[in-house]
Amino acid sequence: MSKPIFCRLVLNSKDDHSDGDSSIGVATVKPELKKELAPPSRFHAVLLNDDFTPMDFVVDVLKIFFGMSEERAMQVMLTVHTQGKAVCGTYSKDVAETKAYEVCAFSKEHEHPLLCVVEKD
Ligand code: TYC
Repeated sequence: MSKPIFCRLVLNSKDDHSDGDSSIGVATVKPELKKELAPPSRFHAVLLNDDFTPMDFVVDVLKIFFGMSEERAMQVMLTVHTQGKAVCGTYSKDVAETKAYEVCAFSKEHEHPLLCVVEKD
């Protein structure tokens, strides 16, 4: 027997003939129509090394945008400095792209060439 799938239907007000609240429905899906849902892809926000951005600035970026402690931020900064890059966090695509964009914009505002890019997990 198919497993029930619970869904919440939120109606647009122009289509909504109920008295205000959204409806709750229960549906079953025929086995031949059911597709396994793949888990959503994850994306790394990756910080890149350069020769000009001050180390203190990179540590601040890691604390501000990735919520790292001073100690962790220092470790990650040194990894980037010695290895060329390091993963700062792993997120959904939208969140990883927003983090990377914000880090690059913040660095540009402060006239540093620091770059953060997105890589698929
Ligand atoms: N390599 C830089 C320097 O020597 C420091 C640095 C570390 C720059 C990490 C970018 O993502 C970076 N000042």
